[in-house]
Amino acid sequence: MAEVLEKKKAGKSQTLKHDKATHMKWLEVMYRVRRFEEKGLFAYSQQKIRGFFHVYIGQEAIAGAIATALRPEDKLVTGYRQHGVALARGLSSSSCMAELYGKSTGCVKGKGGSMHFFSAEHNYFGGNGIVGAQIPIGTGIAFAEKYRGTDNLCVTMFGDGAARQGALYESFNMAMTWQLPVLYICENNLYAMGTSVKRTSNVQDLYKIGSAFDMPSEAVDGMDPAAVHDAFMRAAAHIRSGKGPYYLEIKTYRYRGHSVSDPAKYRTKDELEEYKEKDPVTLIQEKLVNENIASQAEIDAIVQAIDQEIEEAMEFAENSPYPLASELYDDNYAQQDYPYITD
Ligand SMILES: Cc1ncc(C[n+]2csc(CCOP(=O)(O)OP(=O)(O)O)c2C)c(N)n1
Ligand SMILES: [Mg+2]
Repeated sequence: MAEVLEKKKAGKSQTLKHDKATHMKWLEVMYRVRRFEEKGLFAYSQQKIRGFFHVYIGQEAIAGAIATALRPEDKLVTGYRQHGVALARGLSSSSCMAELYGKSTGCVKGKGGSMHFFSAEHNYFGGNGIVGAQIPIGTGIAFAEKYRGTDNLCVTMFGDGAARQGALYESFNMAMTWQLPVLYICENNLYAMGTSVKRTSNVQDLYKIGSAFDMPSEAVDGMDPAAVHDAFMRAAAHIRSGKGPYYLEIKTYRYRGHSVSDPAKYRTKDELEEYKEKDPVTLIQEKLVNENIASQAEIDAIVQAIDQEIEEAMEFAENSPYPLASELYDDNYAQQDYPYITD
């Protein structure tokens, strides 16, 4: 919860909108995501991780706000650029890293990989590789919450490219008609695989899509965890009070290519540098010190603890076994008498 804290600085009374614990959580989660992704990329370059691999570097402010603004009981579903979202939901670094390595100790026993994390315990529904497929899935999960009479949200996240899928329009209509408790989040990082929003959409402020359905919709600065947190809180209050869906277009940026195999030639270096100036992982550290919220020593302690945590996650992943061939069909949706399953 946002809290108002009176703080004395240079003899003047300064009002901090969010308390110290909230700021420290933003630092912790955003730095964890950054470090996890950097180390994952390194392991990928060594071919220890293979296959599709889309990192969240640049978009960490959204992960920070997920960690501070949602309740553990809330449901969340997203697309394939999901490592940072899963970590924000509380999946452990080691179970996520092991999943990237395809090891049996991973969050889905090494059978999902980069795009398909899942954790019922954390109300985390993944991790979906089909662009936009999570939009009707999240709408259905929200329907289930309403049916059960809870006041939980289903946060349903998708990219700017996914926003062009027809399923979004059907889902928005259904969600408004039935007043479902769903928080739609478009992470607009300006590009789909390599195609800019400018080239694919006449309307570039994607929050405006909501107005066709009379859905409350806003654009949010996705480089600032406080702005994202506040928007989540506003949206969550609206939804929990039974007023139906809410839609946030979070304007963000990914520093890396779409996936590891993308040299990102469709954008300029200047554009990239402009966003790096607003880097949330750097700015939160400067803010903590400049506004006397935390000391450099406190920041260093968090950074060092997370460096260690990720080192341990790498070791855990490396030392874990691969799944057994005999377990290939376990936990999959398959008929036991399917003719190709043999013991
Ligand atoms: C239905 C479908 N169409 C096409 C693809 C290929 N594809 C994978 S990622 C992607 C771009 C999606 O971009 P966006 O939604 O903006 O997400 P971002 O990568 O920026 O997070 C496409 C077209 C797919 N996986 N699924
Ligand atoms: Mg995109």
